[in-house]
Amino acid sequence: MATYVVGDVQGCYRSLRALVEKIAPGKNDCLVFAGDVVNRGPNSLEVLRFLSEGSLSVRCVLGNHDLWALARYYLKVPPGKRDTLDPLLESPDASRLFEWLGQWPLAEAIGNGLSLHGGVHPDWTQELSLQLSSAVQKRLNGSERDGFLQRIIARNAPEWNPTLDEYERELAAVRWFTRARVCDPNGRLDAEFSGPPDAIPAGLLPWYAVPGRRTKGRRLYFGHWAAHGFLCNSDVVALDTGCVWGGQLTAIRAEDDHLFQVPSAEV
Ligand SMILES: [Mn+2]
Repeated sequence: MATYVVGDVQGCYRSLRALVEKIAPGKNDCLVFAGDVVNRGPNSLEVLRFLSEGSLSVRCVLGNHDLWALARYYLKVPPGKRDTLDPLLESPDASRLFEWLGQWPLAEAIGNGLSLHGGVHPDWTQELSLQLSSAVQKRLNGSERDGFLQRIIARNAPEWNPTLDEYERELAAVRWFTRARVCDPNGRLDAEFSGPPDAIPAGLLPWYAVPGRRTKGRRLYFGHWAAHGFLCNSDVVALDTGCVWGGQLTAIRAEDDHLFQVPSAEV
């Protein structure tokens, strides 16, 4: 039974099909998607239909674009710049597809570590990360879903602080899990920078490089940072290789680090 962790698909259905063909997963194998399965690319509808139809064993973690898609569907908010979600939102099976998407957590255990979309705060342990993910998952599947999504898209989450009340802690956690790329050494997130590691402004560093990060020793798989490029070491695996921007779609087999990549079939 193998586990394949897959980078940001972003509606690139043709690339996804090519990657799955290359992997040729057996029936006991599992594909774990590191978030942003939808938006920007042309075929979010086909991606969600394919992942949810049951022919593959699939787990996902939510990325910022997945949360944005949920907000667009449930809150009826207008499209953002470069949104490509309309065919999905208008499809006859939208309700089933968004129910499927909305059930996913923000972090999934992979081996001794985690898969997530953005990053984790340096003070979080593996256990706390999974607890926060599960609390958000409950919130998104409960009676407070719409208000919570509203707060997520308002982008006014507080800085992480363990003394926040539960609701604000969860919002701070969503921001880290889905938007983190760089932060300062004290774990204050800068959600604006999206360039390559060699262009990180002075005083900031990749979230995974903060000294004393409490998940050190656990292997963390993440997406979201296309300009970062592929990275695989004992500590972290960066999987967003910019398929939607004409790069590649990437997966790694967690058991032996075997790499699977296809060039973007979308451009
Ligand atoms: Mn993202």
